[in-house]
Amino acid sequence: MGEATIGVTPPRVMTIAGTDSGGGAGVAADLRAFAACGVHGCLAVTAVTVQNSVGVSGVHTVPPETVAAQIETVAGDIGLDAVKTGMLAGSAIIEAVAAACERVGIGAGGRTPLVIDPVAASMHGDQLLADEALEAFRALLFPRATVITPNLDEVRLLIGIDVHDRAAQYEAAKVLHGLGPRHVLVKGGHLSEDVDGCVDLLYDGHTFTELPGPRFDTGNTHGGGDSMAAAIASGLARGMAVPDAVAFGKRYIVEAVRHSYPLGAGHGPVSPLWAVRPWWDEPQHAGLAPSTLQ
Ligand code: PXL
Repeated sequence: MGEATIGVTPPRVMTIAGTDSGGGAGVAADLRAFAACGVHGCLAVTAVTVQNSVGVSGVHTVPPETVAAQIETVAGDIGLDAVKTGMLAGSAIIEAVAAACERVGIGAGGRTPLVIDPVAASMHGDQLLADEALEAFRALLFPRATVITPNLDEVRLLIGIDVHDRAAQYEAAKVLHGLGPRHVLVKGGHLSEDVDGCVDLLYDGHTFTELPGPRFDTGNTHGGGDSMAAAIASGLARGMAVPDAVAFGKRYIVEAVRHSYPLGAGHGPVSPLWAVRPWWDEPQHAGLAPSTLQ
Protein backbone atom coordinates (compact mmCIF):
# COMPACT_ATOMS: atom_id res chain seq x y z
CA MET A 1 0.00 0.00 0.00
CA GLY A 2 1.27 3.50 -0.80
CA GLU A 3 1.90 5.82 2.04
CA ALA A 4 -0.01 9.11 1.92
CA THR A 5 1.51 12.08 3.64
CA ILE A 6 -0.80 13.86 6.05
CA GLY A 7 -0.81 17.37 4.66
CA VAL A 8 -1.33 20.66 6.41
CA THR A 9 -4.77 22.20 5.85
CA PRO A 10 -4.31 25.27 3.65
CA PRO A 11 -6.23 28.50 4.33
CA ARG A 12 -9.84 28.09 3.21
CA VAL A 13 -11.51 30.62 0.91
CA MET A 14 -15.00 30.64 -0.61
CA THR A 15 -16.20 32.28 -3.81
CA ILE A 16 -19.88 33.21 -4.01
CA ALA A 17 -20.29 33.66 -7.76
CA GLY A 18 -21.70 32.50 -11.08
CA THR A 19 -20.40 29.95 -13.58
CA ASP A 20 -19.10 30.77 -17.07
CA SER A 21 -19.44 27.82 -19.48
CA GLY A 22 -16.44 29.19 -21.41
CA GLY A 23 -14.28 28.65 -18.34
CA GLY A 24 -12.70 32.11 -18.35
CA ALA A 25 -14.54 34.02 -15.63
CA GLY A 26 -16.67 33.48 -12.54
CA VAL A 27 -16.26 30.40 -10.36
CA ALA A 28 -13.80 28.72 -12.75
CA ALA A 29 -11.46 31.73 -12.65
CA ASP A 30 -11.78 32.05 -8.89
CA LEU A 31 -10.97 28.41 -8.17
CA ARG A 32 -7.89 28.53 -10.40
CA ALA A 33 -6.75 31.75 -8.71
CA PHE A 34 -7.25 30.14 -5.30
CA ALA A 35 -5.20 27.11 -6.36
CA ALA A 36 -2.43 29.35 -7.72
CA CYS A 37 -2.41 31.45 -4.55
CA GLY A 38 -1.98 28.57 -2.12
CA VAL A 39 -5.45 28.24 -0.61
CA HIS A 40 -8.25 25.67 -0.66
CA GLY A 41 -11.20 26.97 -2.71
CA CYS A 42 -14.86 26.43 -1.79
CA LEU A 43 -17.80 27.63 -3.86
CA ALA A 44 -21.36 28.82 -3.51
CA VAL A 45 -22.85 29.03 -7.01
CA THR A 46 -25.35 31.87 -7.55
CA ALA A 47 -26.15 31.46 -11.23
CA VAL A 48 -25.35 29.36 -14.26
CA THR A 49 -24.52 31.48 -17.30
CA VAL A 50 -24.60 30.18 -20.84
CA GLN A 51 -21.71 31.88 -22.58
CA ASN A 52 -18.72 31.65 -24.84
CA SER A 53 -15.96 34.07 -25.80
CA VAL A 54 -18.43 36.20 -27.76
CA GLY A 55 -21.14 36.80 -25.18
CA VAL A 56 -23.69 35.63 -22.63
CA SER A 57 -26.85 34.03 -24.08
CA GLY A 58 -28.54 32.81 -20.91
CA VAL A 59 -28.58 33.29 -17.15
CA HIS A 60 -30.25 30.81 -14.79
CA THR A 61 -30.22 31.80 -11.15
CA VAL A 62 -29.93 29.39 -8.24
CA PRO A 63 -32.67 29.67 -5.56
CA PRO A 64 -31.51 32.19 -2.91
CA GLU A 65 -31.98 29.67 -0.08
CA THR A 66 -29.66 27.23 -1.91
CA VAL A 67 -27.01 29.96 -2.16
CA ALA A 68 -27.31 30.63 1.58
CA ALA A 69 -27.23 26.90 2.36
CA GLN A 70 -23.95 26.43 0.42
CA ILE A 71 -22.34 29.19 2.49
CA GLU A 72 -23.61 27.98 5.85
CA THR A 73 -22.95 24.29 5.30
CA VAL A 74 -19.31 24.95 4.38
CA ALA A 75 -18.74 27.55 7.12
CA GLY A 76 -20.15 25.12 9.71
CA ASP A 77 -17.80 22.26 8.83
CA ILE A 78 -14.79 23.21 6.71
CA GLY A 79 -14.57 26.76 8.04
CA LEU A 80 -13.61 29.85 6.05
CA ASP A 81 -10.62 32.19 6.37
CA ALA A 82 -11.88 34.62 3.71
CA VAL A 83 -14.80 34.99 1.29
CA LYS A 84 -15.16 36.78 -2.03
CA THR A 85 -18.29 37.57 -3.99
CA GLY A 86 -18.62 37.86 -7.76
CA MET A 87 -21.81 37.68 -9.86
CA LEU A 88 -24.76 37.80 -7.44
CA ALA A 89 -27.42 38.13 -10.17
CA GLY A 90 -30.24 39.88 -8.27
CA SER A 91 -31.48 41.41 -5.04
CA ALA A 92 -33.01 38.19 -3.63
CA ILE A 93 -29.61 36.46 -3.81
CA ILE A 94 -27.85 39.52 -2.35
CA GLU A 95 -30.31 39.49 0.57
CA ALA A 96 -29.75 35.77 1.14
CA VAL A 97 -25.94 36.19 0.98
CA ALA A 98 -26.00 39.11 3.44
CA ALA A 99 -28.18 37.13 5.88
CA ALA A 100 -26.00 34.01 5.63
CA CYS A 101 -22.85 36.11 6.15
CA GLU A 102 -24.43 37.63 9.24
CA ARG A 103 -25.28 34.18 10.64
CA VAL A 104 -21.80 32.71 10.20
CA GLY A 105 -19.64 35.79 10.91
CA ILE A 106 -18.47 36.77 7.43
CA GLY A 107 -17.57 40.45 6.98
CA ALA A 108 -18.30 43.50 9.14
CA GLY A 109 -17.79 42.60 12.79
CA GLY A 110 -17.32 38.88 12.01
CA ARG A 111 -13.97 37.12 11.99
CA THR A 112 -13.92 36.26 8.27
CA PRO A 113 -12.79 39.00 5.84
CA LEU A 114 -15.08 39.68 2.88
CA VAL A 115 -13.94 40.87 -0.56
CA ILE A 116 -16.75 42.21 -2.72
CA ASP A 117 -16.22 42.45 -6.47
CA PRO A 118 -19.45 44.22 -7.49
CA VAL A 119 -19.87 42.43 -10.82
CA ALA A 120 -22.61 44.11 -12.86
CA ALA A 121 -21.87 43.27 -16.50
CA SER A 122 -19.58 41.12 -18.64
CA MET A 123 -16.91 42.79 -20.75
CA HIS A 124 -19.30 42.56 -23.71
CA GLY A 125 -21.85 44.62 -21.78
CA ASP A 126 -24.14 41.66 -21.06
CA GLN A 127 -26.01 42.29 -17.83
CA LEU A 128 -25.05 40.02 -14.91
CA LEU A 129 -26.96 41.92 -12.22
CA ALA A 130 -30.62 42.99 -12.26
CA ASP A 131 -31.07 46.81 -12.26
CA GLU A 132 -32.88 46.90 -8.95
CA ALA A 133 -30.07 44.98 -7.26
CA LEU A 134 -27.62 47.90 -7.15
CA GLU A 135 -29.39 49.31 -4.12
CA ALA A 136 -29.21 45.93 -2.32
CA PHE A 137 -25.47 45.87 -3.02
CA ARG A 138 -24.99 49.34 -1.54
CA ALA A 139 -27.25 48.83 1.46
CA LEU A 140 -26.66 45.20 2.47
CA LEU A 141 -23.21 44.18 1.30
CA PHE A 142 -20.94 47.24 1.14
CA PRO A 143 -21.22 47.90 4.90
CA ARG A 144 -20.05 44.31 5.52
CA ALA A 145 -17.06 44.50 3.17
CA THR A 146 -13.41 44.38 4.15
CA VAL A 147 -12.63 45.62 0.63
CA ILE A 148 -14.67 46.33 -2.49
CA THR A 149 -13.00 46.14 -5.91
CA PRO A 150 -15.08 47.99 -8.54
CA ASN A 151 -13.82 48.79 -12.03
CA LEU A 152 -14.77 52.13 -13.58
CA ASP A 153 -17.93 50.81 -15.27
CA GLU A 154 -19.13 49.52 -11.90
CA VAL A 155 -18.22 52.87 -10.26
CA ARG A 156 -20.48 54.67 -12.77
CA LEU A 157 -23.38 52.30 -12.11
CA LEU A 158 -22.97 52.36 -8.33
CA ILE A 159 -22.45 56.07 -7.63
CA GLY A 160 -22.95 57.84 -10.97
CA ILE A 161 -19.39 59.18 -11.24
CA ASP A 162 -17.85 58.93 -14.71
CA VAL A 163 -14.13 58.60 -14.02
CA HIS A 164 -11.93 60.03 -16.78
CA ASP A 165 -8.92 61.21 -14.79
CA ARG A 166 -7.00 60.52 -11.59
CA ALA A 167 -8.79 63.26 -9.63
CA ALA A 168 -12.16 61.63 -10.32
CA GLN A 169 -10.72 58.23 -9.34
CA TYR A 170 -9.83 59.73 -5.93
CA GLU A 171 -13.28 61.31 -5.62
CA ALA A 172 -15.00 58.01 -6.46
CA ALA A 173 -12.94 56.17 -3.82
CA LYS A 174 -14.07 58.70 -1.19
CA VAL A 175 -17.76 58.46 -2.14
CA LEU A 176 -17.64 54.63 -2.20
CA HIS A 177 -15.91 54.56 1.19
CA GLY A 178 -18.85 56.56 2.54
CA LEU A 179 -21.09 53.56 1.73
CA GLY A 180 -19.44 51.53 4.50
CA PRO A 181 -16.66 49.24 3.22
CA ARG A 182 -13.43 49.31 5.26
CA HIS A 183 -11.32 49.64 2.10
CA VAL A 184 -12.07 50.62 -1.47
CA LEU A 185 -9.96 49.56 -4.46
CA VAL A 186 -10.94 51.61 -7.53
CA LYS A 187 -9.33 49.73 -10.41
CA GLY A 188 -7.95 51.94 -13.18
CA GLY A 189 -7.89 49.44 -16.03
CA HIS A 190 -10.57 51.35 -17.96
CA LEU A 191 -8.99 54.79 -17.44
CA SER A 192 -8.22 56.18 -20.90
CA GLU A 193 -5.82 58.85 -19.52
CA ASP A 194 -3.36 56.10 -18.51
CA VAL A 195 -2.06 54.97 -21.88
CA ASP A 196 1.08 53.19 -20.75
CA GLY A 197 0.16 52.00 -17.28
CA CYS A 198 -2.75 50.97 -15.14
CA VAL A 199 -3.05 52.58 -11.71
CA ASP A 200 -5.38 51.06 -9.11
CA LEU A 201 -6.24 53.21 -6.11
CA LEU A 202 -6.69 51.90 -2.56
CA TYR A 203 -8.40 54.04 0.09
CA ASP A 204 -9.03 53.18 3.75
CA GLY A 205 -10.82 56.38 4.79
CA HIS A 206 -7.53 58.10 5.71
CA THR A 207 -4.81 57.15 3.28
CA PHE A 208 -4.75 56.79 -0.49
CA THR A 209 -2.29 54.32 -1.99
CA GLU A 210 -1.67 54.22 -5.73
CA LEU A 211 -0.76 50.80 -7.14
CA PRO A 212 0.89 51.35 -10.50
CA GLY A 213 1.34 48.52 -12.98
CA PRO A 214 1.95 47.92 -16.67
CA ARG A 215 -0.79 48.07 -19.29
CA PHE A 216 -0.80 45.30 -21.88
CA ASP A 217 -2.06 45.68 -25.42
CA THR A 218 -4.52 42.78 -25.34
CA GLY A 219 -8.25 42.19 -25.50
CA ASN A 220 -7.78 38.92 -23.63
CA THR A 221 -8.70 40.14 -20.16
CA HIS A 222 -11.84 38.07 -19.56
CA GLY A 223 -11.97 37.00 -15.91
CA GLY A 224 -9.32 39.51 -14.84
CA GLY A 225 -11.39 41.26 -12.18
CA ASP A 226 -12.59 37.96 -10.75
CA SER A 227 -9.07 36.53 -10.53
CA MET A 228 -7.68 39.65 -8.88
CA ALA A 229 -10.40 39.72 -6.19
CA ALA A 230 -9.85 35.98 -5.62
CA ALA A 231 -6.10 36.57 -5.17
CA ILE A 232 -6.80 39.41 -2.71
CA ALA A 233 -9.12 37.12 -0.72
CA SER A 234 -6.38 34.45 -0.76
CA GLY A 235 -3.90 36.96 0.64
CA LEU A 236 -6.31 37.91 3.42
CA ALA A 237 -6.92 34.22 4.21
CA ARG A 238 -3.15 33.79 4.50
CA GLY A 239 -3.09 36.46 7.19
CA MET A 240 -1.94 39.47 5.20
CA ALA A 241 -3.09 42.99 6.08
CA VAL A 242 -5.36 44.53 3.42
CA PRO A 243 -2.67 46.69 1.70
CA ASP A 244 -0.35 43.66 1.46
CA ALA A 245 -3.16 41.41 0.17
CA VAL A 246 -4.04 44.02 -2.46
CA ALA A 247 -0.38 44.31 -3.54
CA PHE A 248 -0.30 40.47 -3.74
CA GLY A 249 -3.48 40.54 -5.88
CA LYS A 250 -2.03 43.23 -8.16
CA ARG A 251 1.21 41.32 -8.73
CA TYR A 252 -0.80 38.16 -9.44
CA ILE A 253 -3.13 39.80 -11.97
CA VAL A 254 -0.35 41.62 -13.82
CA GLU A 255 1.26 38.25 -14.54
CA ALA A 256 -2.12 36.64 -15.36
CA VAL A 257 -2.77 39.34 -17.99
CA ARG A 258 0.81 39.11 -19.29
CA HIS A 259 0.17 35.37 -19.90
CA SER A 260 -3.40 35.77 -21.24
CA TYR A 261 -4.31 33.80 -24.36
CA PRO A 262 -6.77 33.83 -27.26
CA LEU A 263 -9.81 31.54 -27.02
CA GLY A 264 -12.73 31.44 -29.44
CA ALA A 265 -13.65 34.34 -31.72
CA GLY A 266 -14.09 36.91 -28.97
CA HIS A 267 -12.22 37.91 -25.84
CA GLY A 268 -9.78 35.36 -24.43
CA PRO A 269 -9.14 34.90 -20.72
CA VAL A 270 -6.34 35.93 -18.43
CA SER A 271 -4.25 32.97 -17.32
CA PRO A 272 -4.93 32.34 -13.62
CA LEU A 273 -2.49 29.41 -13.63
CA TRP A 274 0.50 31.35 -15.01
CA ALA A 275 2.58 30.27 -12.01
CA VAL A 276 1.71 26.58 -12.04
CA ARG A 277 4.64 24.41 -13.07
CA PRO A 278 4.42 21.89 -15.95
CA TRP A 279 5.05 18.88 -13.72
CA TRP A 280 4.90 16.48 -16.67
CA ASP A 281 8.20 17.95 -17.95
CA GLU A 282 10.04 17.04 -14.77
CA PRO A 283 12.47 14.06 -14.96
CA GLN A 284 10.56 11.82 -12.55
CA HIS A 285 7.46 12.04 -14.80
CA ALA A 286 9.28 11.88 -18.14
CA GLY A 287 7.56 9.97 -20.95
CA LEU A 288 4.02 10.44 -19.62
CA ALA A 289 3.10 13.28 -21.95
CA PRO A 290 4.56 15.15 -24.88
CA SER A 291 6.55 18.13 -23.69
CA THR A 292 4.72 21.45 -23.56
CA LEU A 293 3.93 22.69 -27.06
CA GLN A 294 5.45 25.90 -28.52
O1 PXL B 1 -15.78 38.89 -15.15
C1 PXL B 1 -17.01 39.14 -14.58
C2 PXL B 1 -17.84 37.89 -14.55
C3 PXL B 1 -18.12 37.29 -13.36
N1 PXL B 1 -18.86 36.18 -13.27
C4 PXL B 1 -19.36 35.60 -14.36
C5 PXL B 1 -19.11 36.15 -15.61
C6 PXL B 1 -18.34 37.33 -15.72
C7 PXL B 1 -18.06 37.92 -17.02
O2 PXL B 1 -18.48 37.49 -18.05
O3 PXL B 1 -19.61 35.55 -16.70
C8 PXL B 1 -20.20 34.36 -14.22
